[in-house]
Amino acid sequence: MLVVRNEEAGIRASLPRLPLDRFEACFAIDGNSSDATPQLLRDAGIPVHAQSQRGLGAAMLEARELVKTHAFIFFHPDGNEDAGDLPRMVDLLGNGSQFVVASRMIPGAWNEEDHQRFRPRKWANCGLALLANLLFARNGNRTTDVSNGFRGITCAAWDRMQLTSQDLTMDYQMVIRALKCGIRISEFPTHESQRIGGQTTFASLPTGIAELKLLWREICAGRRIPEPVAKEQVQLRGS
Ligand SMILES: Nc1nc2c(ncn2[C@@H]2O[C@H](COP(=O)(O)OP(=O)(O)OP(=O)(O)O)[C@@H](O)[C@H]2O)c(=O)[nH]1
Ligand SMILES: [Mg+2]
Repeated sequence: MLVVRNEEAGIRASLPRLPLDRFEACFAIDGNSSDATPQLLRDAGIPVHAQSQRGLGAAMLEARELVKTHAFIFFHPDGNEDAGDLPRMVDLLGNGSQFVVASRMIPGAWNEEDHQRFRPRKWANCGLALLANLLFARNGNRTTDVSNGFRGITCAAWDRMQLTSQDLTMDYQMVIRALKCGIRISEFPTHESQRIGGQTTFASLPTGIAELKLLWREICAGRRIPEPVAKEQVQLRGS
């Protein structure tokens, strides 16, 4: 699925590179764009759903409800992500991986700050990954890139995580919940490019503060996520 808000320039550049033949379905979840984003997508034959609640996490939660396949991938056509990685992600999910993250932080990867000496976003990301691993990781499960939204997941793993974040912290909540639930995080190195046109939605300082608040909420919520109660059990208890 394509997650978009005012990404006209990025969409023009990215659409021709999408290997749509590798997917059973493709749709976009749009965050109330005021530019030609929805029209460009519709013209390319991609259905566009307008999200009803505000926020990136809300968009992802709403989008999940529209998925009818066993797994799905979040792709953001703003130029940051390499569409050439999509077949690899499809193959990993098809071969049994539950949660696949394209990591910008492991050998062979490239982060948009790697050409500069001062890398605040990268260092913050590494710090948040370290904290998540120290607090929640077990049995060798690890995260190295907590904020790259370029990831794929099975519906079963998504539902097991019982995600709630409505805002930009959703990506961090996903990896924390994967660590808590023991859902294996499969990573491969990716090359992040600079965004094409448009503007970033997430300024660094407010993002960092929101991520720390999310981390605190996840600490308070405990190290385990209770198994969801099956619908039949709920009916039995209620009857
Ligand atoms: N549907 C929806 N998409 C959103 C929303 N906010 C951001 N997006 C999209 O989510 C993706 C990530 O947002 P970006 O602003 O690129 O964040 P970023 O990648 O950390 O920042 P850059 O490095 O500047 O690209 C982009 O494709 C945005 O268009 C939202 O509220 N709803
Ligand atoms: Mg981006």
